[in-house]
Amino acid sequence: MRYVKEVSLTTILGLGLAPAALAQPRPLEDPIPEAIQKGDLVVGVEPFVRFPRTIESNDESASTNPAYARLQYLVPIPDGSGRLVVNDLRGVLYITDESGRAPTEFMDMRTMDIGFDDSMFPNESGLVSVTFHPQFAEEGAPGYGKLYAAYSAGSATGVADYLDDDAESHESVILEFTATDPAADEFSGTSREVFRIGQFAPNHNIGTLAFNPNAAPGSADFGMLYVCLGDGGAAHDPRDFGQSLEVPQAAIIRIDPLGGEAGRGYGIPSDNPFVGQAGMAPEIWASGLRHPQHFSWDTDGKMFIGDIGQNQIEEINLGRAGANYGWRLREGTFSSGYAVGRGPGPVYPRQESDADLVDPIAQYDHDDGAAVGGGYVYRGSAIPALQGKFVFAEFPRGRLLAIDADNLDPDGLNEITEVRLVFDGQERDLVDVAGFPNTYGPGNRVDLRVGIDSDGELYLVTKGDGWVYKLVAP
Ligand SMILES: [Ca+2]
Ligand SMILES: [Ca+2]
Ligand SMILES: [Ca+2]
Ligand SMILES: [Ca+2]
Repeated sequence: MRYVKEVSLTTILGLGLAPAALAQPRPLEDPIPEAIQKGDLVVGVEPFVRFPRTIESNDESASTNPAYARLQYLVPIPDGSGRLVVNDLRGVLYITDESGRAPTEFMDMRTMDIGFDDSMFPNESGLVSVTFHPQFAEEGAPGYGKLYAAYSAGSATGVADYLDDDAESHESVILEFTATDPAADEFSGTSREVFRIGQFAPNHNIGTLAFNPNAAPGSADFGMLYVCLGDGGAAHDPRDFGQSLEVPQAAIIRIDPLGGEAGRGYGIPSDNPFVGQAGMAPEIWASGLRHPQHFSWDTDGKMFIGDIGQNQIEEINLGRAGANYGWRLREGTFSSGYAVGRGPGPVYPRQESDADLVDPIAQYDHDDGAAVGGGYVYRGSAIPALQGKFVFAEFPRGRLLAIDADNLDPDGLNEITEVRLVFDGQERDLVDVAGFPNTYGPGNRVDLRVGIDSDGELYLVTKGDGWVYKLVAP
């Protein structure tokens, strides 16, 4: 390993320093020397559907214009219809289907009286995500016609369940919609606020909403809503939410959206890991996450969580109830400056004092990218070579990465390879196809996310050109 300052042991001994000085940890200049390589996984990429261009609500800032549409999630409606929805963070939820029919508007949050506000730069706000209750199409069931959306609202537009007095930027809200006709392609019906939390900073907010698709009806996990919440934002977790269980930030929470209790729009599942423990938010299912914007489940029940890192390390974690994934004491398998009394900056060799923290199952450093998006374990049928691979995004650069979920080491670090993408017979990098000028720095970015349909086929969702692409056999 190379260090920021090349100080040899001999030099230190030669200076006659006390033994305590030898114990001072030294920062790692290149925590992971090995770069991610393109492997032998090859997929074809075909344009699937294109969404309309939308404009930034705070359009005075020309620097925020480059994104064509801020597409982020593509998820199936669980009713056997083959319909798919795609959100544009700027406020529109679109509907299309697995045959690639022209997208139309399912709903437009900008026109609703819900306090919708997506004006906070840097663009992590707006209509952030959506999911459908597993009973969406089951007439007479409690979840019939219900879908859930997360969005950002002005802080004065409601009273938050948490951090109402620490909401200088905005509040993250989960809204429940009940469709009058779940088969309709344009929503009409009612809405109800489920959950709201204050956000002191514009970034690291709410992300994926999802029901475990493997939970059988009648089981304890059926109909429980999993939601990820970042550490609140700014940088370096200034509120120390990562290692606090008092408020459900820097966490994946698990709530019962149909079990509302007095004064709360939701219920607390009795089997949540911190229920009944003093000073702990009972919504928390797992903690110590910095910005776990995307998570998903394999068909065997394993949950894969992408956790976006700070200065150094991007992580994939396996979901476990009650786990603490280490932020801000750790980035990846390394100690952060906070664990060694140094504050923000480089990472350090692992200290021995934090053995209870849960390590990622895969990681890469910022030589290979800047932010991990989530993905899915491929269980479709169109691309046999991809079977059993957890396919995920390094999203700013638009690299599609994979680890072997069928031969996973749950207690170690698994190798990441880059998937080769073939467009119209030619291998190309996605940034050369769908890149757009980077708002945050030099060069182009892609803002790649991975979508899924009800057959388990995967899609590339990008912000630069309004296209969603489908992965196909090469
Ligand atoms: Ca490196
Ligand atoms: Ca408020
Ligand atoms: Ca925030
Ligand atoms: Ca971690």
